[in-house]
Amino acid sequence: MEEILNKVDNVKDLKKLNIKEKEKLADELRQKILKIVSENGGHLASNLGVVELTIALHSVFNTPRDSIIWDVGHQTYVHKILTGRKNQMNTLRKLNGIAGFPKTSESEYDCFNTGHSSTSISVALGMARANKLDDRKNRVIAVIGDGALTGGMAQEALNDAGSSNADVTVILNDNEMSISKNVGGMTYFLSKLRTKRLYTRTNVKIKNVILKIPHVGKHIVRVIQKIKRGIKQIFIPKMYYEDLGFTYLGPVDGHDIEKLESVFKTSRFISGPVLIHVITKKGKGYKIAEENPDKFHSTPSFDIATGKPKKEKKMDYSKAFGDKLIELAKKDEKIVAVSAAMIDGTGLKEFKKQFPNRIFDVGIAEQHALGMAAGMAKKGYKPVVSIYSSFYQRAYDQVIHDICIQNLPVVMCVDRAGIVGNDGETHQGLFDMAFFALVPNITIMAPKNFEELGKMLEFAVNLNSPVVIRYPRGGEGETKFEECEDIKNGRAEVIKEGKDLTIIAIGKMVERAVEVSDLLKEQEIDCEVINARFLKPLDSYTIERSIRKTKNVITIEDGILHGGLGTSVIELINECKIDGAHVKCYGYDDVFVQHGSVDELEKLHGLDAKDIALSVQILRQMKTL
Ligand SMILES: Cc1ncc(C[n+]2csc(CCOP(=O)(O)OP(=O)(O)O)c2C)c(N)n1
Repeated sequence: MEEILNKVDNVKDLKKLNIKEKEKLADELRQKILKIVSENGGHLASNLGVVELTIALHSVFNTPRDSIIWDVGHQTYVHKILTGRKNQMNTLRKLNGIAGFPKTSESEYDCFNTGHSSTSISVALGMARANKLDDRKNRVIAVIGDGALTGGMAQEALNDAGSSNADVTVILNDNEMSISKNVGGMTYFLSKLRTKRLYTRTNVKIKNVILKIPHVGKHIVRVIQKIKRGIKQIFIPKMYYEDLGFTYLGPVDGHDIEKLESVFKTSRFISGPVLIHVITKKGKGYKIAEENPDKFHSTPSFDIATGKPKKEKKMDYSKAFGDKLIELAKKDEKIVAVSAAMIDGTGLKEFKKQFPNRIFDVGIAEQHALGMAAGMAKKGYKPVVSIYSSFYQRAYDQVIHDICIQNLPVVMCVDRAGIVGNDGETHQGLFDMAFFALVPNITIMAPKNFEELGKMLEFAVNLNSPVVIRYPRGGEGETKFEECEDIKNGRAEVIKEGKDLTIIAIGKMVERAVEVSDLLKEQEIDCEVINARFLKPLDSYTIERSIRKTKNVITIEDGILHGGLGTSVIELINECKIDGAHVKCYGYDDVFVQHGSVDELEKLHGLDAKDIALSVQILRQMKTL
């Protein structure tokens, strides 16, 4: 029964409800989210945790004129339901459906796109400064989790915002969890703050005094701030946020709509930067998620009664990586693992169990992860860092400045490389090959299956210089090739010989190349299939030989075309002066790829085997291949 939700299509309807109705609405929203995520998959626990917070925000603030920036943006399902998208939520994360993250193209209430962690305070501060310059009185609110707050960008923004006079409100959604239990010194500090209940009560009392005063002018607020600072000095001798320059309100129970609304109302009268500390429970209202918030942070579709995934989880690349690393670490005590808040997602959970002293979870801090790994490498260790492709984007300078210029032996494993699917454009791993390939001193590999990943990892930890190994999400492209030759530096693998067309592919696309070759065989086009294995150094010997023979080459890669495999092959053809060679490159052409299933997206971009084969036939008829 969605008795209240049926009456609420937008924030106007929400604002008409009384507290009792809003509490009932919160229950109904939880049921709705549970149902949608159990069917479509998505970020469950974080959304269940912010139901009351979202209701209170839209009740008090004048959205969309007041702007809410959701950090990471994975917790915006309630926000989407309350801002006019209730009836499309069944399309959540599906191709052309509602995105799993805020999208300005979707609604004016999504005032900024997010997806990567720790950006919200910077953006909010920028908007607040622009408001001030334009003399607009609207509030700008950044909602950031305690996990995202550990990110360097958030800390840089706090430092700047605190010393500014901008009307920016930071809502710290503190559930003591990142994806897993939050880590680092900041978490100890927050846990100390959480215990200052007395201070909260005093705050609420102060607020009550304010609200009873008929005309709340700035001068009164200033007096109140002074009183509050006085109280702070009595009860909390040193308060980090206040010292930074924020007015700190809280901690407040994030599941009590009435309390949240009253703190938010108070905050509107305070000029300058405000930080409201809200305590929530991840997974709130669905017992299985409350007890396993990490499992239900992001989940595939599941059965609500048992919490079990609808599809049995198969072996995947992350696990293949984790298993092999354990095997290697047993033989080599210099191997250590580094993760940026993603131990589980990157397959390192078992490694952590077996080698608790040789794994370092640095929090959501990719730049720091690579800088720290560089330091360990300098002191003789062999750090193996595993980060998702799109999150490496954060740490490009560390790759160049801290690792590659000094030629340090850091192994950079790039998980979720290529199309990841439903999380959409911020999460697609399309850029890693192109940006790593530009950097001197680096070796770049991508395996065609789990076994090859293992061999590449073994090769990498013994190379004694910077190495990248990229592999896709799940088990996609995991081929049934029976044999896997050992890795030789810079050597490709010829999978099948042929005379009409060379197909060069890398990583999961090697399987695609074989499928294309099989389809073209039916058209009597005899293909030579090469598994590049190395993007850098590219095997110029094998590739040149093949192209001189066939005079025609196509490349297939799971990444952006500019700067990737295709570009490298074209450069090679130029350098080797292979006259008359025809080339066609298949990959993602200068585009951000939206959300949808991997298969759908590949088809959309002309990358499934049938489309490639058809395209080759057409090009051959046109005599351009
Ligand atoms: C730069 C970056 N690194 C890693 C991630 C993956 N990630 C998504 S949500 C999340 C945890 C966020 O924790 P918190 O901010 O506390 O939000 P909660 O889910 O607990 O509400 C992580 C690590 C990301 N989105 N961006």
